Amino acid sequence: MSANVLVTGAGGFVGYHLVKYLVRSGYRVRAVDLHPPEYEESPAHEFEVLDLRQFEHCLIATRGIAEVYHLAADMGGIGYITAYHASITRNNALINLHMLEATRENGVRRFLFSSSACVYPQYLQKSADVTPLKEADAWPADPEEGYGLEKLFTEKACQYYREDFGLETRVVRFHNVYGPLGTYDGGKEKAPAAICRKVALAPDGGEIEVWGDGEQTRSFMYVDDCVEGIYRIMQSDSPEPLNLGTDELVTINQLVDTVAAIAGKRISLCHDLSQPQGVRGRNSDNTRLRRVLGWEPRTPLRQGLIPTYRWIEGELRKHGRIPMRAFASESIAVQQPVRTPAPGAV
Ligand code: GKE
Repeated sequence: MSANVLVTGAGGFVGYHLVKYLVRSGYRVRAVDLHPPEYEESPAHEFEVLDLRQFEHCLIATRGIAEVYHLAADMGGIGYITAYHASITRNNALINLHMLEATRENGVRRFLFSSSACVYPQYLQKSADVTPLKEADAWPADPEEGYGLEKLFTEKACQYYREDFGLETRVVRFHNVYGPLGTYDGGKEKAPAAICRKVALAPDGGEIEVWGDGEQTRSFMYVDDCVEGIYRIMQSDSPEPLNLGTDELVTINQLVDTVAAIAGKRISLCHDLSQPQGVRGRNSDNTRLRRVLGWEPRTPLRQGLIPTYRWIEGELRKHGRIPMRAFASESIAVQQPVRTPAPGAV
């Protein structure tokens, strides 16, 4: 029996977890990316290495598919997306427009697009004490350069394909997703993974580098909530963009303190103001999400950081980057976030 759902970007962090969620929910899953997942083999029924910047590859990827979860994107943390505006814009614009057209040509029923909180205007994110961002706040537009602007453009392209061709589309704006099996080194990592890496590599009483003064704020969403939210939004009747994040606002200094507590280490912070910081404050307003789904991400940051820190520390140990004696966090009892079965799972 051939696959009925497609996940693009399935070699990436959220893509890997989404494939696992859909397979467990009884779907036959085709997974596509430029490379297979880095840390664990994909549980997809079919994994195809394709370059979605090429239209022909998008036609191959979407053949015979009922639903597309389109997560493929050239992306990374603030250090990466502020350094490669041109290539990120070109790669993502090619991938997204080709995927929309191939989805239409192959008669796919429904298309979910992974957008981002980076679509929100910078003029609304100048204070650490930020007012949570509502979906309607995206306009008048002043998104994050490159990555954010392209995401906002593709959100509109989804709307036009729905209006002109009747393609059912769903748009999800991710708010900083973290968890095990995500990039934690190499330049594309986001803050939670970067901080976990730095704390794991530091001795007790050591010091870590933190970008900015650490008083900038964010909300972070655990990956299990993210994939459940993606699934619920795909099943929903809402074609309008939806925030997907938590509204648990923390400073980056508080993020460091939480990770240090999990590691059982005393850590001092060296703030580097020359490093990229992005917006001063960002939080998700989940009013529309709650109204549409009757659900919202619920894993508290500390609860998600425990398995995340453990996994990153384990990876660093596996690669011999942590001397055996510094491996302190084993004593912490790990409480896995509760996994709820997918609503309407086939
Ligand atoms: N990456 C990173 N690495 N960030 C650090 C570090 C570090 O070692 N130390 C402090 N930070 C600070 C950054 O300066 C920034 O102010 C904050 O953590 C969050 O950085 P981030 O997680 O890399 O990314 P942002 O939330 O600023 O932006 C990301 O938003 C996502 C959507 O919420 C984007 O890069 C995309 O990953 C995505 O759109």
